[in-house]
Amino acid sequence: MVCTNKTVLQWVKDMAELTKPDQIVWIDGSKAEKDRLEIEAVSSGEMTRLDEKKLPGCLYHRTALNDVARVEHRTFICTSKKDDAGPTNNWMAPAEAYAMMRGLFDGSMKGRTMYVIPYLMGPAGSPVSKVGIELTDSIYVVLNMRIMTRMGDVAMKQLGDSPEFVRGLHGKAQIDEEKRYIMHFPEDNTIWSVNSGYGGNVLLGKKCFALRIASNLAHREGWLAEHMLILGIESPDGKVQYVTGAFPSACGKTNLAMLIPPAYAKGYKVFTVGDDIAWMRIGEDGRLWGVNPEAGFFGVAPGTSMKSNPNALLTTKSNTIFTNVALTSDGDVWWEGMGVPAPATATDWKGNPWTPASTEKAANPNSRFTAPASQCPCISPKWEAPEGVPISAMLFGGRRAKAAPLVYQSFDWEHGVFVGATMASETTAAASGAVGVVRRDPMAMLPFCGYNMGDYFAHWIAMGKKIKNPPKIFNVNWFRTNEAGKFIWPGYGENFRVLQWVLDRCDGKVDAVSTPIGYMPKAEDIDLTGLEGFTKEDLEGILSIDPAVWADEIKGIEEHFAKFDRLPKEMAAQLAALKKRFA
Ligand code: OXD
Ligand code: MN
Repeated sequence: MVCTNKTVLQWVKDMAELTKPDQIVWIDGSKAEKDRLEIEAVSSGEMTRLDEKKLPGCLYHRTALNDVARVEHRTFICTSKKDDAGPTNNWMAPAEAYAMMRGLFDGSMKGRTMYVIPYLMGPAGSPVSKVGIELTDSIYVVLNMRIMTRMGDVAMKQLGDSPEFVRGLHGKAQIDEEKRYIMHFPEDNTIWSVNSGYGGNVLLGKKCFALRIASNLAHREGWLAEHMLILGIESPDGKVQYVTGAFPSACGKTNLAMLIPPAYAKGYKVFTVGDDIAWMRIGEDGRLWGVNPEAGFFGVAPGTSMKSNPNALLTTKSNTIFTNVALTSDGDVWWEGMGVPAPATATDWKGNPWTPASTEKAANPNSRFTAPASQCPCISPKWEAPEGVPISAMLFGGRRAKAAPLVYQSFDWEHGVFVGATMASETTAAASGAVGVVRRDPMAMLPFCGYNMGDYFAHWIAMGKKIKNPPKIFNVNWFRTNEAGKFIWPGYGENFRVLQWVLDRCDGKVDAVSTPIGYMPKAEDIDLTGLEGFTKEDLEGILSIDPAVWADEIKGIEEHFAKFDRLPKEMAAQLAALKKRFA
């Protein structure tokens, strides 16, 4: 396709004048183009073709050792007013940020190719979809964007002559950790990312656009852009209900989105609509409708097995890009927790020889697969529906060893916003920094909310007033531990038992106990049929709330709220009410 959009042409010209690539390649999204790029990526050594029999159409890639996760401390929201970025974001004035970034980008593509990637976030032809264009000097980015988005002519067609697109510029530069910056300019719908090759920092359609920029658009336009999976549950009578879940990175969103119901739940099916991001709007029927803006899964590999998540593993059996996992001598991949014996010898994620006797991990804990959603065995027939799917329930949750019980329901929407706003979780390897530290991660959006989080809470409250039939809001915690530090709840497919209670609550089919933190199930209302080695007493244990632990929790929430100068009064009132209920 020849681009005739004048705004696009001018912008590409400006960016090329800055970065000075040897050539510019316009991406059309065709199969022929994919084949050509793959040959080039393999011949340059940037990517490795995996065994065509075992993993047809699959490629392997290693990022630099210093570049294996999102860098939150180097991610900025650049708004004219510092307050608009808020207390949870790094901020830089736009003029200063552009000047610094221009310095880093200047001539950075000399000797390289600049690829122009038009892409769509959201299903083709959907009124809620949005167009982005990413300029990048990384062929790996192009091949990943081909999986994660609807890329090429389809996006240019949707854009037409419009100047409304998100402008993304990515350059590998020298992959210099000290000069790595992920800059967002929400006032210009612009993202500039430099000195990284790690997916979360460079696949600009995902976290940068679909969450940080989109949360700004959603705030302005009256919708929600959230770090949420969407799944559908079909009951034996054929009725399908949809649930979203917001959990921090690497807390099992992909696993929950693809779960297989336990044997007792005959006739139930779970379908995946999305595993990471939900864009939600109020439908004409007064319900909230959600779409998955992505077209693929950028999932954490370690721990993914035929036991933990067969649907994810099966999705990756062809046309998938593996990053920073271990490579076997016969062109296969391996990672810790894959559920198959370790290979006798392999090359680890650092490119070093590895054997099962090695003390180092073979795969980086944040190693990833990039796989087409269309290949997922349980992909929802509605996953590309232009109008999305109607949401009955929303789950919030994190990794909490003690405080949060297995599940509870908020008293109402506003209390649900409070539950989401006070969510906390132990940190994981998805972002650089210490792992296992408890941090407040409101709605799992701490690293992704592209504006003042106080305003974000207010937006949620305002949305609740506009949704006639709002989803019910729940909190779940699969991660309570015993004295030995072991998880008590079996998790994975067994989480279906909790989803069933959630839907029963939505349908008004089951009673609950009113507690200081919300409505909780009676132990007999969570079906434990066939769950060997797990007793009703175990369940009662993880449904308990310890007032001493919650006294600390309330202190934690007070400290958390104290950081917000734009905290909505409703949130302060919710905290006061929680304290009163415990008193
Ligand atoms: C992700 C993340 O990659 O949240 O989805 O880090
Ligand atoms: Mn995520």
